[in-house]
Amino acid sequence: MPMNKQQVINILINEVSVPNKEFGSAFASTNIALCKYWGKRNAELNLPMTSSLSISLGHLGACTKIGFAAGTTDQYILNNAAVSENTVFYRRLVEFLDLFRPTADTVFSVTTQTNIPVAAGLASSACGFAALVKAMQDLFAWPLSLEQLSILARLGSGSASRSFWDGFVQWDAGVREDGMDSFAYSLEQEWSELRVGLLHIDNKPKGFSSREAMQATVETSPFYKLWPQTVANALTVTKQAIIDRDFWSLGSTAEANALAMHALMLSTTPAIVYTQGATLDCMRQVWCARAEGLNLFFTQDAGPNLKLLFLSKDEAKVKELFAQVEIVAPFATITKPVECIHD
Ligand code: 2P0
Repeated sequence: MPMNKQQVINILINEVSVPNKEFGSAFASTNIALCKYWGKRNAELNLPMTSSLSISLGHLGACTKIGFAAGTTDQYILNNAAVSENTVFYRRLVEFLDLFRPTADTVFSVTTQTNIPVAAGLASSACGFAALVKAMQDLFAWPLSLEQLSILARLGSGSASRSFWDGFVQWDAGVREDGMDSFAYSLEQEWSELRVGLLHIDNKPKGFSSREAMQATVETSPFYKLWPQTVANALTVTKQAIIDRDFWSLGSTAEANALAMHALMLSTTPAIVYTQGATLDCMRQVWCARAEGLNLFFTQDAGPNLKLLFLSKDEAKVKELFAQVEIVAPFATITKPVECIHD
């Protein structure tokens, strides 16, 4: 019998959670995959078809505070506005909270501040579920390791499993049916010159979720069978590139992996197209700049925005090319965002 989320949680947390304070709070960085997670071997437990590798974005992410509320329904305040109970966002949160209520009539109050656009392919569910799990850990003082917290966050959203560490992080697909071997961990490598540039092309919420999109890809793309080996090869090359500080290898592999993921989506029925005209224009600018000698690459997630990859020595040239770019130094010492007032 396949396991459900509650059974997995019961393995990790085998006593009723008792709050050890009034509320818990935490910050989690968002992360951008260089080798992408696209497709699940188990949709209930968010177990991926392949392992994936990401870079965390330092001060960009979510701050979450969780406590208890009076009344009968959970309160969810996102970026200073109450989230309506009729939204998918609210339902996803409540379904997740259902797994952790100490008693059936426990009502939670959750407040989240993000400094990244929500639901626009900037990995907001990644930092959202990771910050929530970290805040619950603060509230309940579970005796769990970061790897075990990564498993809990995965049950909320796959990419959230990678948001517990700074820098380069790998999430292993694992082979077990209960997913106890499918968690993330730090690659413990620093590359202080590495930069990620966020190109905000369109931050409106996307038309369809990555959850639906990846499922449709697995079910209908005739090329999906090539994906596991494609990612496995990209992972091997990327990890070696990180060890060797070979930026060309890291950037070209990340760009090719993102384009391969979007090619899979184009071959899905009906086709899934996150790329917009402006996205393509920016890609062409990157390719032109590269042809002229600039070491600049991009990656793209389930949205129209691009994330540029380059080294610190080229910051000025990248700014000249893309005036609107928001540059992140993933290995800089993290300064908590000012919005994270309760952490
Ligand atoms: C990633 N993405 O590796 C890939 C690349 C988007 C493109 O993980 O269904 O929100 O909650 O497990 O994690 C976005 O998908 O999906 C994602 P669920 P998730 O970052």
